[in-house]
Amino acid sequence: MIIVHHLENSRSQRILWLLEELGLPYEVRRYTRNPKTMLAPPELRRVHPLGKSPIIEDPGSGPGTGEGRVIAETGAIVEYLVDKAGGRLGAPGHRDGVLRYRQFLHYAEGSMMPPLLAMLVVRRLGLLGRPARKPLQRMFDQHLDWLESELAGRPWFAGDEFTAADVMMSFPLEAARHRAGLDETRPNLIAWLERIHARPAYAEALRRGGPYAYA
Ligand SMILES: N[C@@H](CCC(=O)N[C@@H](CS)C(=O)NCC(=O)O)C(=O)O
Repeated sequence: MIIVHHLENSRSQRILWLLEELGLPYEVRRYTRNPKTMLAPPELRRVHPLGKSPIIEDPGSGPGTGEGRVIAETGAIVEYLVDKAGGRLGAPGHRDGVLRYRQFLHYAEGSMMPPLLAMLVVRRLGLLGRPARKPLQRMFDQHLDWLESELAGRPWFAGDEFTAADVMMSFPLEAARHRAGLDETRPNLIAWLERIHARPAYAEALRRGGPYAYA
């Protein structure tokens, strides 16, 4: 059975959700953040040298199934799980959908998380970080405006069907609503968040994962 090394209130909630959507059996090993630094505990380094979450271990069930593998990095884990499920929730069958699927799969961590992280650091700096707040928010608003326009003509990020690209986009957009200015002035994004939160697999993943402040 797949083991998910899951840090509370973190990106790894997406992996639990995807596993629920795919109906793959898994075990959750929960880790708590250090309340002062908010960092992951040192035990996670015993699983992978970076000590970040998510990490999965797949003991596999035969040759070529990922036997004994430890996999880090959300996007890589998502692709691994989609493959394991025979391509379910993977790229849609048409070229535009494939391109959009790939784009959002990479965009979530590659382009959207860095400014969110910068905003978090700047906020923690207090007065010292104040001058950076507005420019960062302006930069982030460009992302939100673009995403809002992307969802003007279709319900999901890759197209008409829900895919793993939506799972990838959940954490940055939830974090954006929580602390980076996403609100009802961008109704397509808010409606998308409501749609993902209404999915039974999402609710089950929340139950399995424990504390998650962004839902
Ligand atoms: N791009 C990586 C980021 C991994 C990452 O930074 N995870 C955070 C969870 S939100 C973490 O483990 N933070 C605790 C720490 O850095 O100690 C991924 O998506 O897997």
